[in-house]
Amino acid sequence: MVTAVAHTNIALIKYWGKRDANLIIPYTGSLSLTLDQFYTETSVNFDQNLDRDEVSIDDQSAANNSWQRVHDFLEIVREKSGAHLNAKVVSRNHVPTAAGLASSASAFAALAAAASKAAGMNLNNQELSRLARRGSGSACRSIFGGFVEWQRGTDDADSYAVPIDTPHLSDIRVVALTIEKHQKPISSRRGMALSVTTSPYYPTWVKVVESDLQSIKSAINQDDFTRFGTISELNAMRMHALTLSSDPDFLYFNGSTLDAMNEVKRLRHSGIECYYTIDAGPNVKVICQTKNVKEITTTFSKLFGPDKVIVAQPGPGIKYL
Ligand code: 2P0
Repeated sequence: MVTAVAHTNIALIKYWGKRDANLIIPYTGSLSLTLDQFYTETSVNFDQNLDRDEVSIDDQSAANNSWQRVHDFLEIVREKSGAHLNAKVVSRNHVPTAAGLASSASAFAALAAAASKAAGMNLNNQELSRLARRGSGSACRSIFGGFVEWQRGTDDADSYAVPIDTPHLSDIRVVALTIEKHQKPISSRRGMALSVTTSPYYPTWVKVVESDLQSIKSAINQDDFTRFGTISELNAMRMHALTLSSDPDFLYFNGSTLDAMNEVKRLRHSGIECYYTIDAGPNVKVICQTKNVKEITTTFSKLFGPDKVIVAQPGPGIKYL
């Protein structure tokens, strides 16, 4: 049995759209920060006594759709490794509150690491990143710690994440506001497919992400937090504009999301420098530096309750236990 731990990541330049849905090759690159607070621990054991794959998630037998997704991924591992046994998979998400922050990124990164090793493969991190990508695009970034760039590539061989090895912006913090824990009405998988096929702005998104990526990388290189935060916030809003411009249109924000966005702007104008980013759901992540964490957490604790505010910092890459 092999156990692996992977941390989730927050995208600052977002992945939104697949060029190849089967291999999960994106239209654009993306850039993320791996977070210390949220992670998945997964054990895999290939066992000749099993009649089918057994999957447990957070101590419960996986629902049909989750089982299918894990099974499909194990099929890839079996094909690559030549192992043909069924597997027992035990996965636990570690999230401070039941906050809907557990993500497919940490789940498939941990599964890729544990399953490939349990099947006798000895993959390096680049190969692991490619494998994790087959389970969920954002998972390819969770193989690495800190800032990570997913280089979009053009096929299975060259679409993988690479770590951005830098001492800069190390005092960055992400204040996660868990506004709602309910399942999102439109999965990101469906949402991005809708945006690719129906938003008239999609071709512009592909162009603008290229320049956003260049800008944020130069901001990181220059240790320029203001530019870093500004580009992150802009890029997130550009992604959400793709949901509003799809047919049918959809929106991941709710009223509390807007309240939190306004509060971030108010704080910023009052001299507490912070920026927001939002993924395919209503929760808001506030990007700041250590010096402003206290003020920001106090403000949002008053607004949403202290149990809804979690402070994360850069987290590590994949680990085996
Ligand atoms: C990201 N998201 O870059 C973007 C921003 C959500 C918003 O990657 O279909 O679960 O499994 O490849 O990775 C969420 O999408 O999608 C995501 P699939 P995934 O983090």
